[in-house]
Amino acid sequence: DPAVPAKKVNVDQVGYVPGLPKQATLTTDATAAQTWVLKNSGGTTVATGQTTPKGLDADSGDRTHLIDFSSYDTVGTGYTLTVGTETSFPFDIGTDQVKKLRYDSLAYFYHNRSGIEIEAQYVGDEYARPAGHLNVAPNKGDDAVPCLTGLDCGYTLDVRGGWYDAGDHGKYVVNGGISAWQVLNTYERAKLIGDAAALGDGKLRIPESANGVPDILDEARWEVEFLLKMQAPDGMVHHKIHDVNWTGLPLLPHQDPQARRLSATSTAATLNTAAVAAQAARIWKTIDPAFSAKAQAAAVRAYAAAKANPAKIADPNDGTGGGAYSDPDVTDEFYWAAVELFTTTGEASYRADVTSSAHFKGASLNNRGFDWGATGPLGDITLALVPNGLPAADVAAIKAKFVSVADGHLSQMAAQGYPAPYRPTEGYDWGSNGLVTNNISVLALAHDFTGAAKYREGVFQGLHYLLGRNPLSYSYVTGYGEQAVRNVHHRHWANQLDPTLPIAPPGALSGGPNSALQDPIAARLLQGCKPQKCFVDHIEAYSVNEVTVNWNSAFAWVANWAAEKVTT
Ligand code: 9MR
Repeated sequence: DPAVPAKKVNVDQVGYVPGLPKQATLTTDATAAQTWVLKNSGGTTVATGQTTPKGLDADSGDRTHLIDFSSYDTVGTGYTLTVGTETSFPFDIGTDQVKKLRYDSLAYFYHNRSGIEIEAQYVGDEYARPAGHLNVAPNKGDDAVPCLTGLDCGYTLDVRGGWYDAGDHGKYVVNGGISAWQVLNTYERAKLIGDAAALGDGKLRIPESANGVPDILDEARWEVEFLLKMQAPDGMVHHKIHDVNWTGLPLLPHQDPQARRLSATSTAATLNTAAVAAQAARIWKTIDPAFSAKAQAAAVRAYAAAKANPAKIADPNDGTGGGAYSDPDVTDEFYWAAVELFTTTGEASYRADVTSSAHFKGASLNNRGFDWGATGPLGDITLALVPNGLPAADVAAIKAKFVSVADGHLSQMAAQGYPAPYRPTEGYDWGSNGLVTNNISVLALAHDFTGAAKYREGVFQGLHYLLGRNPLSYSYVTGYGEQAVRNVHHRHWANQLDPTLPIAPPGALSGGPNSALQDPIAARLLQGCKPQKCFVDHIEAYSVNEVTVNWNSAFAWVANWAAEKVTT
């Protein structure tokens, strides 16, 4: 149940970067400016100033004041901000934490690998576990999985491997696709315009480390190989594979006794696989030519199959034992897949599909952002970053769209009590932190495209929201911050239910506030909540406090961008 009352002075509990703006939020009914005091870890006052009253904030329902201590720039730990009798959680001024966060956010994926033992030498004793779903009792295994009863596809597939989706043991192609793509794009962007050395071999703690290939690519390949295995004999790709019935918590993957089934193939899953396999084909072209060729052939075949079956929508009611992940509109997935195939092959037919799409030139990048069901902007990111044969004016138009949407985020954030780049039409969605994070990446790309400081500042402002400058005083990233979430919905990291099990390892992003209160705990505890307050750190509150590969891939992208930009 809701453990702790929120603070009245909310800060990024992890830290502020020297040279960048440093802002915090006071909530109070006072209408006049208040005096704030910044103290160092010894309790000595090092700066003071006046708050700026901002009035009633719609997203939180709080009356807020802005605290701006940007001019104080001395690196240190254990700072606090005090207004009257109210004191913030402690925080750093410095860059050590963000430099660590880039790798911890990527470590999430090894922890959640399926089909391989998770070894203590990489994760420590408390997170080590046997391989899941290799057909070792009580598991039924992912080695020869039939289709759902009634589908009669006439074959079984070996779909061992990949990453578990989230707190559950399903493996779903549409959010696996965006996840693998974002991890790969983190590397591809760094290689083209950033710092790829920080993402070289030996940077992560995984079994493939020191094989001569960047670890981030080895990690992503674990998922790409799984996506390829989900391809059916006709070139279409199965939407998902998961248990026939939902399991309870806690339950380690190797203890899951349920039978596993493939759901039907879908156009969306097929296009996700086409997009990621085409992206992989160009990234591994010289690193592993055979894998590159295999991925490219799979992408070409998948895209052709999707064109032949353009409206095979996943059943929105197929939610027994796993999430439905249904998406009625696949025009964005068609665009994204065509972009990746065009960028990799240069072929005219893919180019025609790109330039004739309604999504072309950033048309579907909007204030809500992008996610597993809205993938058009992924294609735009590729076109803006990776050299291709399009006219320079088209590429410039895509970049301009990112910049104009980023400008909208900045002006919205300037008006908010707890700035977060995200403007849904009503309420906050399931996985709002994932949407916030993807919008932070839009700000980051606007900085990449223009060099303007305000977008970089916006990136760190957005991170401040995720790391504690929010009305519930939570850092939504496990292990980071004085009051980080502890009880994320996960069948292994289930310490709240079984004290012999661990809490989540550092670097996992909780899904965050969801106005729709779609689980019994949220529905019981959060009635009437304002959007940014529709959250509780409870393990059974899966509609607000789950973790997923697709939110952590967004977060890893942003954490790596932020770490690249801190130079001290
Ligand atoms: O992230 C998904 C979110 O966009 C949907 O609104 C929600 C309900 O369909 O499902 C979320 O995905 C969950 C999936 O269905 C099952 N595994 C956990 C996922 C995250 O909560």
